[in-house]
Amino acid sequence: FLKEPQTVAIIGCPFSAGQQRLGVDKGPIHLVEAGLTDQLAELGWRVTFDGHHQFEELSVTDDPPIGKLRNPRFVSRVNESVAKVVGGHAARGELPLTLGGDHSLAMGTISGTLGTYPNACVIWIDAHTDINTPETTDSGNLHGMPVSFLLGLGAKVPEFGWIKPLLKAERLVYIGLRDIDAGEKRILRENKIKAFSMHEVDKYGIGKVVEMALDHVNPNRDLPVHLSFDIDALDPSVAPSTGTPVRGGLTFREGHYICEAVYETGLLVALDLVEVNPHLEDEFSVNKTVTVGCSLVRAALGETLL
Ligand code: 5AB
Ligand code: MN
Ligand code: MN
Ligand code: MN
Repeated sequence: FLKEPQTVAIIGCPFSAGQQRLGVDKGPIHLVEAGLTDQLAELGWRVTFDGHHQFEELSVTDDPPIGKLRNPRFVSRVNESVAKVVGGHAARGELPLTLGGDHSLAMGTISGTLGTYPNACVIWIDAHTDINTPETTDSGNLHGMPVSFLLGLGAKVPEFGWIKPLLKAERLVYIGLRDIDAGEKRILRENKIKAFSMHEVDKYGIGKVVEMALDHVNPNRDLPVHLSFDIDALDPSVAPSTGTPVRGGLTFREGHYICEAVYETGLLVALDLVEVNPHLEDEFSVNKTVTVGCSLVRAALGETLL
């Protein structure tokens, strides 16, 4: 791509059907009400925000499970629409910032990015790998499966036929993992997917881990980067209001360091911030989580660098 985006397009996605806890659909509203739009403008970005996308018209009255998959048609239709929105902004040379909503939205956001930048790599920051297939999932929650759909793994579900398996296993890397299902571990091994768990963060330090992650997916530092940040990658003491918290996570600084280092590459073309659930825990926890969410986005868009 020729030049870095100067415009950030905020795509609010109040969507929760990829999991079962109420409230994660209120994440984007809280992030925007906390002042994210103005904060990004202050960093020098041109910010466009055309309101939170409403998905009611895409809702399905009769959406029984397909195998174990919950709300499959609704999740699919919303993500097909998100892919078009994200892809459209990317094609106009803007940087789509998708605010979730649950992480099933990455089916749409990453499809949108790869439609415009076929050689983009994905840096996935999460406590979880979200790589269950329709066969391996226990929960049936699609927020635990977007990566397998993007890679084209597992049983083909016709309802998700619009998703092209555009993501290559070698263009994907994880940081922050600490809660991986047995079936997911097998998939990581079989597909030789690079993953840095909290064990590696402890062992090498976050600076080295980010460098190794970039060396893997982006060895010449010339490929566009899609950063998908699940707030539950952070330790629950830092980001308590999220649906699937796991202790032993990234510190405030480690989370920010990742965002800063990705910004520093000059290669960021799309950003997701997902799984902020303002209905969970007390008011103090909600404020803390929303505040750190805004702060991570600002770091990924250049705030902390001199
Ligand atoms: B999240 C689990 N692996 O499949 C599953 O928050 C958790 O987007 C998925 O990372 C967590 O349900 C999804 C047990
Ligand atoms: Mn838009
Ligand atoms: Mn996730
Ligand atoms: Mn997660």
